[in-house]
Amino acid sequence: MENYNISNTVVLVIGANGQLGSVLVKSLQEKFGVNNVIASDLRTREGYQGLFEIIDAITFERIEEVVKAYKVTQIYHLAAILSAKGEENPLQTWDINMKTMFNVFEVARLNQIEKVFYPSSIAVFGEGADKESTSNHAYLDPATVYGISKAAGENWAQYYFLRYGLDVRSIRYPGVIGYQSLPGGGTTDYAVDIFHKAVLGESFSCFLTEDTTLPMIFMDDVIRATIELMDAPKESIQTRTSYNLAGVSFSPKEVVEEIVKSYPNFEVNYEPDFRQRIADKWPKSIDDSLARNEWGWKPEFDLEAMSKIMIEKLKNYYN
Ligand code: AKB
Repeated sequence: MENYNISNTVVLVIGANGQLGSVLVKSLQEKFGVNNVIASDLRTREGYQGLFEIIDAITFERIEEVVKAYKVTQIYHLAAILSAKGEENPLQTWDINMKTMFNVFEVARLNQIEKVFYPSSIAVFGEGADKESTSNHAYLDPATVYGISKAAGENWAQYYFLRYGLDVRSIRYPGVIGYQSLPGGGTTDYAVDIFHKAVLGESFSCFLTEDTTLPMIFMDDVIRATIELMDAPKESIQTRTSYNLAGVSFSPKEVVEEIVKSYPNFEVNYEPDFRQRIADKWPKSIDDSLARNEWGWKPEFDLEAMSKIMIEKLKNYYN
């Protein structure tokens, strides 16, 4: 079907090759038309169909050049170094996460960009927050450099809105589970890898203990949430730091219980490493009532539904 972009929206996605970006770009192409979405990352992506520009978001001028060339009206800034990878080199992680964020906010401010999407994460929470049904307004004392950069970033998002009127919108993503792409460098990555191993008939070594419950979300839900937030009327967006978003919470043991329904001989051993310390500081479940009340968020996928789709799609992929 022909796509008609009646709103004249032109979207730039920074970090488009990542776990979320690669899937989000497709949805944005369907919504706005292939010629109104510019995917960008440090390297091109083989087989990618659509407009693509190499952008290292560390360089302000390069972002601005692309924004001007395509008359971009919205930017999704998805590039960041995540929780586990970020701990390898904390100062470099801080520099990259903050510099790229400032570049995007400044390019947006100086070029009359209509809307910016800036993802945050459950990593903003630490010891000071309740572990269950963590409130949007919980105390933020993140224990990873990634979490610190996101907590700071949320406040900068609000600052740009209050000071310059820049329409920055943000979600605190839980761990994202999808069959379309692989995550990289996160503490929740095990929950994607485990499905691949099961479908390939291999055993799985889990870097978290079997009872480590974390907030997660299925890819379809998170893509819909992101687009719904960006589509919401400006007046509805009363929260200018970031919105808690809940999908489904589960532990490795619970996901294994789902997998063995299809693969009864699936073997998992638990070898917690440094990522356990990160996970132990994070919430187990999230209260997302602000997102529900302010822009109508509602998740659709539970653990069972998500697991069924993951297994079915990965089976097709590998066979
Ligand atoms: C990570 O594990 O670092 C990310 C996140 C929860 O933001 N998936």
